[in-house]
Amino acid sequence: MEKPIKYELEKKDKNARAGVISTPHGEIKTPVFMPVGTQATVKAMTKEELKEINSQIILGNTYHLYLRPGDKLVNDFGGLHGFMNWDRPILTDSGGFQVFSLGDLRDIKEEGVNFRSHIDGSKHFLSPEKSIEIQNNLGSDIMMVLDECPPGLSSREYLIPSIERTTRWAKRCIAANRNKETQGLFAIVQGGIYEDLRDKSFNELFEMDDNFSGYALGGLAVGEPREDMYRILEYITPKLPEDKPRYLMGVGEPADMLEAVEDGIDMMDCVQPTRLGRHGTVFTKYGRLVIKNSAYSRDDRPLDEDCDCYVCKNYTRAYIRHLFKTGEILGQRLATYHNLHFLLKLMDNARNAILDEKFQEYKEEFLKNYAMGKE
Ligand code: PRF
Ligand code: ZN
Repeated sequence: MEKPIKYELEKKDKNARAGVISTPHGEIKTPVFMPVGTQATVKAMTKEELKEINSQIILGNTYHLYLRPGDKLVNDFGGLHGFMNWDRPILTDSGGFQVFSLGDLRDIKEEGVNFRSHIDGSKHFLSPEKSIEIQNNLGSDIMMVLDECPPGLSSREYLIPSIERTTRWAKRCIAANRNKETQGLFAIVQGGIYEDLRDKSFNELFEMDDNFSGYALGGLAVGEPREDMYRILEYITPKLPEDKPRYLMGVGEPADMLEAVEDGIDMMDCVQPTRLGRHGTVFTKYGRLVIKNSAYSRDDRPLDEDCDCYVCKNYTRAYIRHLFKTGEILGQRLATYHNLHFLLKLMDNARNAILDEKFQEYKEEFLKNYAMGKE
C-alpha cells in the first residue's frame, strides 16, 4: 500500500533537523510554521496572500467545521481543498483540544466526549470514529488522532488513566480511517510534565507505529511553566522516530519555536501571530511592538526595519497605527500579514542555518536581538 505521507531527513545539526515532508498536495520543507485556519480561513488572509508569504501548509479544525458549515457540506465542495480553493497541504486537528477547552460544557467517557456547542448550546458527541469520519470528509492530507489534552499542571494520578485512554482512542482512530492511501494520521504523545509519563505515552503509541505518518507532542504550552515545557521537549523529542515528522502543537512564540527546533521538532502551529495581529501587536527583530502606542504616531519606519514583506515595503508605522486607532479593517489585515510572514521567515532561516550547520549561532543571534526591545 502506498503511504500518503513520507519524510526525508536532509540534514542534522546536533538534534535540529532539516527535511522534506511529501503529501498528496505537495512537499513541505521543514522546520515549518503552519498558519491556523480554524474556520476554513486563515483569518484576514486570501490564499494568494498566504502563497506570497510562502505558507506551505495550513491547519483546519474538526470541531469548528463540523459545527459550521458541516463536514458533509464541505465534502460536497471537494473537501477543504475544494471549498476554500487551497491546493497545498492541509492538516486538521481532531477536535479534542477544542472540545476539552469547553470546560463545563463537556463530559469525557471511554466511548467519547459529550459536549455542547459554544455557538448555540446544542448537544453533540465526539468519538474517535466520529473525529476521523469528519476528517475524512474534510479530506486533509494529515489528520490527528482524538486525544485528551489535560491542563498543564495535571497530577500523575489524573494523567495515567488519561494517557491510557488516549492510546485506546488512537487505536480506534486507526481502525476508523477510510482513506488510508490519501490521508495520513499522526499520533499525539501526552504525559504532562513527567518524563516517565511521556515515555509511557510514546511507547504505547509506538506499538502502532506502522499506522502513523508522524508524531505530535500535545499537552504542552497549556499553563505549565516554560522551564517544564523546555525540559520535556528536550527529553522526549530526540526519542521520537527519526524517519517521521515531529509536530509540536500550539506553540508560536518565536523563542519557544527556536527551542523546539533545537530539540528536533519539524512542525508547529499557533493562533498567536494572527490573533496578536488583529489586536495590533506585531513581531519585530527587536521584540513585540504595540502599534497603537502614541510613540508611533509620527514614526515613518516600517513595522520591522529588517523585514522585506509587502507590508513593510509599503506602509509606515504611523499609517498602520492610524488604521488601528480608527478601527479600520485594513490595519488588522496588514498586521496579520506581517506577523505570519515573520514566523514563516523565522523557520525558513532556521532551516537554512541547519543546512549550513550554524543553527546554534542563528538562534543565539536572534534571541539576543529579540530580547532587546522588550515591550
Ligand atoms: N491536542 C490536540 N490539539 C492541540 C493540543 C493538544 O494537546 C495543543 C496543546 N498545546 C494544541 N492543540 N489535539
Ligand atoms: Zn513585514
